[in-house]
This record gives sequence, structure tokens and C-alpha cells, in this order.
Amino acid sequence: MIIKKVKAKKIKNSRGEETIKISVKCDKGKGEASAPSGASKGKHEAKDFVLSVKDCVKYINKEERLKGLEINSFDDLVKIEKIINKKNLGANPTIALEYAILNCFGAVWRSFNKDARRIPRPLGNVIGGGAHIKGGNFCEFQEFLLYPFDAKTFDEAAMANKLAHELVKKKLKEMKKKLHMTDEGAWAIEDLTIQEILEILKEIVNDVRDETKIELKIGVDIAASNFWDGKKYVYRSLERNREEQIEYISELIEKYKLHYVEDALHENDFMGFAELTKKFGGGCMITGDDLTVTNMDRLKDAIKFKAINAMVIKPNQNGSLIDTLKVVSEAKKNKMYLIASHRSGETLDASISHLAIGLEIPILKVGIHGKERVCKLREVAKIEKQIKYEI
Ligand code: 2PG
Ligand code: MG
Repeated sequence: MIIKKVKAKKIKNSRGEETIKISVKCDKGKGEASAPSGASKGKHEAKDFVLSVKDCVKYINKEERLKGLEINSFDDLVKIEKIINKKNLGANPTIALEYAILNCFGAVWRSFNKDARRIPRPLGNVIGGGAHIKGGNFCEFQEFLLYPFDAKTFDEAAMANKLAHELVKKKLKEMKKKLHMTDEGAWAIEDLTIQEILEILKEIVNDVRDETKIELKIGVDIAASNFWDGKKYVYRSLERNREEQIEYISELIEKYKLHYVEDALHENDFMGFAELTKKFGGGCMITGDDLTVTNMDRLKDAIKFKAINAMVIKPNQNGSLIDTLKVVSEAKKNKMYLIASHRSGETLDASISHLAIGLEIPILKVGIHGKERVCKLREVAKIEKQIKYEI
């Protein structure tokens, strides 16, 4: 396949921030993709835009060397990264360009592995706070998540999460609470404690089970770096030192049978993560996101310290699809549970769903509500049906 034309343009993401969309024309087809951005970025992430979005757009539109390149497989993306990469333009233009090129071949997941057959399950964000909502007395934890553990199909699982999202709204209205929404379409309510939110979710889990027979497991993305001031974790009404934070998270895991706990501690406390993994790694996913930032060196440290048993995969934290694949394969080799994830500032691009399917990543975290989230859920449901038909 020969690249004929590459066109970049500036678009807005779901948070209204500027990002990049890239269209590629080849002799055998065309494809496009755009890149999301985080609000609670890890310090060790690749930079999203090295130049301004406007200058990245200009740079790509003027770049003559992309034209005429022959790309026949995923591995040929090496040729692209010699010209556009995380160092010269940043993670977002690189990832968008790579996805757009893969899109020229047809469904992106097949470029990763055409024989992939494992469909992920959705991990859905129902209630939130932290860096995903501005102002107000909102909860410190960034996301309260539900995982439809035993749903038979992706569609069924996504419907269970949707029902939970609706029931939370109903319940909060009955409680006469004013409802807000986070960047990811989760509910946010002022003045509720973490325990109060978890109690609400316990009830919702029961309601969903009664209605659908599907069991939802509860999880959290604590995104603890966002309220770590360098010495302690600063909550709305109190402060916790490192040991107290580990103790508190341990209590929550036990009391609410948490199945998934992401970034329980700040992004450099590998040993603190290791304590939690040692205690709870048998039944709970102790997950790194800001800790590991889809980066090989950070993953290797996490393995060395036995810090985590699960890891979030966000290609634009890494800034290269080629390197992201290496990280995924190293993590799998070390029996790490993987979660492919959206960002809080999203676009209508569903490439992350393809990545999860193509790399047989068992969990997909893309939210529940809002068009930028729903398009990713629909894409998986669509591919799930196609794959079934092909078998
Ligand atoms: C996270 C992500 C996505 P952000 O912390 O896991 O939910 O948030 O994109 O803001 O980094
Ligand atoms: Mg996170």
C-alpha cells in the first residue's frame, strides 16, 4: 500500500480542547483517526503535543516524505516514526497518524492480529470526581467503576453498566441531590463521602442483579497523585500519610469487596503499590496507570518490585503504537492483567476498541455515557457480532 496523501486538521475534543485529526489516502483505501487527551496525566507520560496543535497540523501538511511510503503491515509503521514521532511532534500526532494508516487496511484490529477472537468486557465509570470535574466539594477519587463480571456478551455487559448509570441517577434524585457530570459522563455529587458513594453503588449492584442477573463488581480509579502534596494525601476533611493511605485503601477493598483499584498511591510509590498487591493481589486488580504510563521502563520497575498485578494501556501515554505493542507483550509475559483505556478528553475515534480486540486485552475502560464513549462501546459490540459470524 502506497501513501498518496496525508491531511491533518485541528478539532476539539469532548472537553473543548484542541486536538488533531489525521486523514490518510493510500492507493488501496483511506483512513482517519484523532487523538484524545487526559486531564489527570501522569508526570512520566510522553508529551501529547511538542509543538502547538496548529504547528503540528502545519508540519504534517507540509511533510513531503510521508508521500510515496510503502506500508504493508503493522511493522512498517517504523518508517512513519522515522518522520513523525513522539520526540518531534508528540504522542498525539504520532498515534493519530499511525491509527489513520492502519485504518486504510480496513478494520484496525485486524492489523494487530487478524486471528484475535477474545472480546473485552467494559469497565464503566458511573460516579466521579477528582481532576475530572472543576470546583465544588466533589469526591477526591476520580472514578467509581463497575465491571459486569459474568455477562455473556459485550452488549449485555454494556447494557448492565448503562442500567447502573440510570439507576444511580434515579437514586440520587430520590435523595434530592443536585446532579453534575464529570468529563467522562459519570455522575458527580457534592458533599458525598467516599463511603457514601460506595454504599450507593452496593445498592445499585443489587438492583442490577435483580433486574438482569448480571453481577457487577465495584472498582475505583483513585488517581492519588492528584491529591498527594509531596508529603501526604490531602482529603476534603483530613490528611493521610502514606501508611494511613495504605491502611484506608485496604479497609475499602475489604469492606466493599473492591475488584479493581487503580492508582491507589502516588505515581512514584512502587513499594506502596507492592504492599497492596501482596495483601490483595489474589482477588483484586491492583492497577497502575499514572504509575506505569504504558512505558517499558516503568513496567519493568513495576515487575521488579512486584508493585501491581494489572496495568492500564493508553497508547497516547506512550506515544508510539510500536512501543505500546512491546509494552503489552512484556506485560502479558509477566501475567499482568490489562485494561485498554480512553482519556477524559475524548473524540469520536474508536481505535482504542480495535486495539483492545486486536491485542486481546480483557478489559476496556471507555466510560458509559456520552457520544464519545458510546461510539467505542458500539464498535466492540459490532465487531463481536462480526467475529461470531466468521467463526
Ligand atoms: C485515567 C484517565 C481515563 P485522564 O486516569 O484513567 O479515565 O483519565 O484521561 O484524565 O488521565
Ligand atoms: Mg487512571
